[in-house]
Amino acid sequence: MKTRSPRLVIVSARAPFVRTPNGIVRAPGGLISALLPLMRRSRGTWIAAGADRDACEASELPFRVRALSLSSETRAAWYAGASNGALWPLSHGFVEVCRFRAEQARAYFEVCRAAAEVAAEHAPPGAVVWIHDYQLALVPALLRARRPDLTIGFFWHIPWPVAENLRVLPWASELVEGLLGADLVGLHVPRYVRAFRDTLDELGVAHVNEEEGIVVPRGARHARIEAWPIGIDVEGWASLGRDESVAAEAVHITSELGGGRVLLSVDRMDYAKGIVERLEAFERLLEQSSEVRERVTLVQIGVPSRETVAAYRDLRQRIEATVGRIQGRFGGPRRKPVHLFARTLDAHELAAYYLAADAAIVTPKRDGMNLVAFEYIATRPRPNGRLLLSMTAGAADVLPEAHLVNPYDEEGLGSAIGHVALAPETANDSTRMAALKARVSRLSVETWASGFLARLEQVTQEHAPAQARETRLAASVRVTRAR
Ligand code: ADQ
Repeated sequence: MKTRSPRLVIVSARAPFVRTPNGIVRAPGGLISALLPLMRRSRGTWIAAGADRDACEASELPFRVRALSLSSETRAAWYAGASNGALWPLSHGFVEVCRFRAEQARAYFEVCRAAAEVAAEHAPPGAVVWIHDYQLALVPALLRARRPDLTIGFFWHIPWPVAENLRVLPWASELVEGLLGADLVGLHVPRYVRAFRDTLDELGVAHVNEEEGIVVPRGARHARIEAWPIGIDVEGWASLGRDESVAAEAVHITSELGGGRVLLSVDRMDYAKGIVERLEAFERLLEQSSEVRERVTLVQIGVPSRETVAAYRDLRQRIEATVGRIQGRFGGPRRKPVHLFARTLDAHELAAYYLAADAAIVTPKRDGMNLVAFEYIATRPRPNGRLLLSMTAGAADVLPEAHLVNPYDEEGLGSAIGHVALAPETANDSTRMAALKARVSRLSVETWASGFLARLEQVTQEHAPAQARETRLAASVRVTRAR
């Protein structure tokens, strides 16, 4: 699908480039890979609200990157506070972890206002502005108030909170009104669109349910809320999977791990990813099965994340303590049942682990989508291996052939891990994996980005007749009054 590439403005919390000890490099992740080519073509502007200004300004790019000037207090209250201490846990169903503080809400409003101002200043007339994620949910309405000429899209990358949970957010109405300033709001799967509809019902916001999603009338225009499942750079991962040096590294990893069965988990260290619960389920399996004790190794790759938030620092300690206990109980001089790497791996290394793993264990307690599940499938050249996937991850809705598991069911989780670790692979497994490969190929991140932007432009065209009607109506009112 072709999009009109000029005039694109992206607004996100993080920048496409980050500063590392080796200089300024591209930020990791599929979203950045998908958006960079679009931005290069459009020569537009990327507004990175919480980014390092130097990294942004030093990068030599065919488009502009702008950071906001935020004090360290405002940045912390917005990012670690309102975003990751309130909206993240709320959306993932961890209400008891939420902290709602007025000064953090004020910082959130302030950052959204600042981002809207910078976007209003840099967007050329009639430009398309695409805003990303829960850290910037108020930007659409704030921007529309300043620049009604713009086409505004928003993508919410995490689950939409169930209405009962959102109720406890003191600024729930402002959050929803902020989003409804967009012409199109994307969520990953229809389940989240249904949850959004419940929120509108709860807040008494009039809307129309259509097959494609929800339409919310807003005067002369309307906002649409639709499911747009994200994907990954399928060809990038597949070509790493075909690379001989990656394959050689995978063989090396398998033999270093003792030649038995390899289970792999890759996550940011986040309590929503269910890492401790997974380790505990594996520990119970080790208690119960001598075959698991002798033959199965779990590799947990867990990049530390958001360590300025207390819940995350505690989590890292709990993960390390659980791994240490398992090691103490079941490890030996030649056998280590769990390997934990608390660092970022480059794509080449990660791909080697995807090849080496007999099964990927993707068992978040809640996840907007989960791209690791897609990467495991795309990297493997042949339809072999198994994917154990939480039914509570958005990915479960688009990958129904995975082995689905309820991450809250302790026995169920243990026996599912035991099954994917030990049961001999059958023709049914390869049929399932072939079906998963076909699904992941259809869900590429390029298709997602260009499809969303094309739909955004289409949705905006729908307003044109309504806006013309409103303008005619307003003109006739003026004429009548003048008489
Ligand atoms: P995340 O919560 O960050 O994203 P996820 O979708 O799993 O979660 O993506 C993580 C990415 O980081 C993957 O590309 C993975 O390869 C990479 N990664 C993780 N650990 C790594 C490590 N140690 N070394 C190197 N790379 C590592 C949010 C939502 C998700 C949603 C995405 C996209 O929470 O649910 O799928 O946005 O919308």
